[in-house]
Amino acid sequence: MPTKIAAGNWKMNGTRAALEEAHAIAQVQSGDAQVVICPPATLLTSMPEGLATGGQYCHPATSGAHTGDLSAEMLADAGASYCITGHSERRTDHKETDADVRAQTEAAWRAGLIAILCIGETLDQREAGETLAVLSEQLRGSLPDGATAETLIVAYEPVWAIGTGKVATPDQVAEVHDALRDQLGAEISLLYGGSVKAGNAAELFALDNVDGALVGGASLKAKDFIPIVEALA
Ligand code: G2H
Repeated sequence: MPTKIAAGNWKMNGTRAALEEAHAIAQVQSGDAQVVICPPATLLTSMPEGLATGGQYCHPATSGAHTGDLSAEMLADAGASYCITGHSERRTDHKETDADVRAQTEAAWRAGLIAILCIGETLDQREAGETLAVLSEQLRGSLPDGATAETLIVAYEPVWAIGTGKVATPDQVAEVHDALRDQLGAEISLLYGGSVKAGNAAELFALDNVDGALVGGASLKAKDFIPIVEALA
């Protein structure tokens, strides 16, 4: 059985005041679900003991002259055990390609991190009936060989549903996740991401091949995130 995972992606949100939320999240009774918070890197070393954490990106190199960047080894050294790769905001804001994402995922593995690899189609691609082909191509281009359930989590995040309040319908999510399951095998955890909140989480988690969620806005406050964890646990 794939591991159930509730992962929070804080994006570029959170100063030290947000540690209070992390401490509250660390207390949640999560049953057999793994809870992960990916805060801004500035907070990684201050996160509470016992709460699994991840980076939101890593540079492919171990170290070097890359001003402003962070290596996977640095994230691991700061206590992270996961790293998001290929988030659509990175693909858009920083022009990251599938090849970049592949190199970052390899770097995450090199440092012993579990990669949370994000894929997703745009609204134009969905309306053109290209969703499954686009996702398959993104995986082909960005997933290194040798992935296992111990090293990889895949997050399906339709670009049109991110931070927009629009959630993919259960039928849309099921179609994609069933195809991903066929492509990736029985053990790799498949997360849905895109405007997940307490009010829609249970319906998504009831789907056969949805093993959890990658949650943005609703992971910033414990009062919003804990009910999502509880819906999964
Ligand atoms: C999608 C998600 C978290 P939100 O990016 O990765 O964000 O839940 O705010 O749509």
